[in-house]
Amino acid sequence: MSKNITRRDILNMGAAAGGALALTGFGRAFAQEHHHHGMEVILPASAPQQNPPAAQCLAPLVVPNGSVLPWRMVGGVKVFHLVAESVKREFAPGLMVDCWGYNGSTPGPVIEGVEGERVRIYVTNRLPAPTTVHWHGLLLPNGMDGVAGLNQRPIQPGETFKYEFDLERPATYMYHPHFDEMTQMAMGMMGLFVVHPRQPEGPRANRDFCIMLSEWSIKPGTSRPNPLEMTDFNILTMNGKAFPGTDPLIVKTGERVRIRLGNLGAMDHHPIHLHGYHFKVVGTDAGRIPDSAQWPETTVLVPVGSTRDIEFVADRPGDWAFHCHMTHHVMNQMGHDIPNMLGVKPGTLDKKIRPLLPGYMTMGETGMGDMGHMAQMMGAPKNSIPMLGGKGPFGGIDMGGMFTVLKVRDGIADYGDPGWYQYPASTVAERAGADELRRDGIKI
Ligand SMILES: [Cu+2]
Repeated sequence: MSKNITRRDILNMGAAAGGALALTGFGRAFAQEHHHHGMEVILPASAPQQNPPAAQCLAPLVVPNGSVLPWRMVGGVKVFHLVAESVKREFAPGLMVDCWGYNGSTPGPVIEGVEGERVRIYVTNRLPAPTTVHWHGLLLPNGMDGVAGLNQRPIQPGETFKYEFDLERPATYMYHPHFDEMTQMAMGMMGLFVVHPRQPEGPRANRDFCIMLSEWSIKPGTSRPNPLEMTDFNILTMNGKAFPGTDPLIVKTGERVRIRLGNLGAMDHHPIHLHGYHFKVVGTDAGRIPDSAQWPETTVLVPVGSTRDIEFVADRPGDWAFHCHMTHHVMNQMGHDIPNMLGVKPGTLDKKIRPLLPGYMTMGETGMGDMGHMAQMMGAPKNSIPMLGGKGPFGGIDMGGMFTVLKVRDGIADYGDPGWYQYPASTVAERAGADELRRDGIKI
């Protein structure tokens, strides 16, 4: 095997040489990623140590607040082990949730493969209920499609099933149960499944992020999602975290960024908006969109049961918001069954109501900003994050939920959180001076 092996060489070996794939740079990149997560990786002791030339190498998938599922090569087949099980997850500081997921996480780890590979995926059911796994969007034999009753019998608690198929075409796919779908997905059972192309299909991405969107109904003070909810979802997550629990996306200025978004929430489509950039929508769960058909956007709608890949060159440093544009999807555990107090002059109202509703306090006369802070002060129920927002360099960030920050920085050496953006002098909006107002004829 050539010392200067390229990614194309590796990919051209195809599935037949799959065993060798694990020994090459590409396999090694996976292995290193997986090592970070403390998972078991089987690599022969004689594995070559060099990485392929950087320009040829696939960027490793970056899963904020998550991980990639480890694998091993057995006789040319890439073998995975998914474990469906109960999961405790902190969605944001102050909110621990009793979920169901895979391998200790919700969403489950990202499954990653290459077009042409054969995969064998063992699924162990450690849930108290039967389950299956449907490989959403993948082209595969009918009997591998995972719909309970239709394509297979359910995997009973304690059983381990085996799925095996070829990764025919590249795309950002998903996986989720197809048994008691309403309950199991509402409890968090879902994950992304990325199949890379053998030949590059577009410009190489330097940063390749994976984000699963989801929505939950979790009454303040409780820890178990309510699968019966149809409309009033009060926790919205990216990779199972609600802001300020979401990790930022760190990018070096000038890098090409891909963000893969999947949505397996119950009822809502999410228009995900990126500040500061014009991106292109380059892919769905049926593959790459031809260059001629890609369209420029600042907001991409990710419908339930779909994935969308977006790409852009991160040429503008800063801390750029990246969030769902449904304004109720960037609120944490906000109650909606309250009267509209906007414009109300409360007077002695609070005093009069307190005998009936102890602790009552008129809120919202001028809106909802900073209310998260108030809710915390007033003593929110245990294990709840009512209207919790984040702390920014200029004060409170009054959003939560499906919100994170794209941090683009010049010349960073690693992808650790660089802290808040240091704004160049005179580039931050601030109070206008009297002389400026006079100069420009602004009368107040
Ligand atoms: Cu949304």
